[in-house]
Amino acid sequence: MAGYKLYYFDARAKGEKCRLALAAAKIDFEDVRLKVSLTGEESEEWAKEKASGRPPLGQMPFLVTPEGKIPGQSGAIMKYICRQSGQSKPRERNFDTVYSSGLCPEDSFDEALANMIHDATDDLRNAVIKSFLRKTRLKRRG
Ligand SMILES: N[C@@H](CCC(=O)N[C@@H](CS)C(=O)NCC(=O)O)C(=O)O
Repeated sequence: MAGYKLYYFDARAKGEKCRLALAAAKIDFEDVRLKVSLTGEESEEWAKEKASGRPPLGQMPFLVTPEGKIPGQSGAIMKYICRQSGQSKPRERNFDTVYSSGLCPEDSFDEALANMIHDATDDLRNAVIKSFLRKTRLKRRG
């Protein structure tokens, strides 16, 4: 049976946390990196992949599981990876034991806290990107 395959652009953006989570969970995966187009247009390989209808909602990152299931949306993929890695018990929470016993907190409130931190970092990243794009637009205008 084929292993996991994570599809994303060759960039450290939305899909990077999924790569890191798979590595932290010690889940073997193929890191499929599609070329990033620097012109703003879709690269040929991404256009082809998108046209195949495989990427959920026409976006990356997406994960192909060994069973051939294809979850999309980086947050959903993160939660899936954490659950696949197993549960960590509250008393074991330190780096060594979390890595060996799973990334998903057993306690549902702890899981909500982990999801809260995930979503907050997404908000922060989106704000940074927005400000970066605004700065770039202003620079172009001169
Ligand atoms: N909410 C989605 C956003 C995904 C997203 O915006 N993906 C972008 C790359 S970062 C994409 O696939 N862009 C190519 C396109 O839409 O054609 C997530 O967190 O996964």
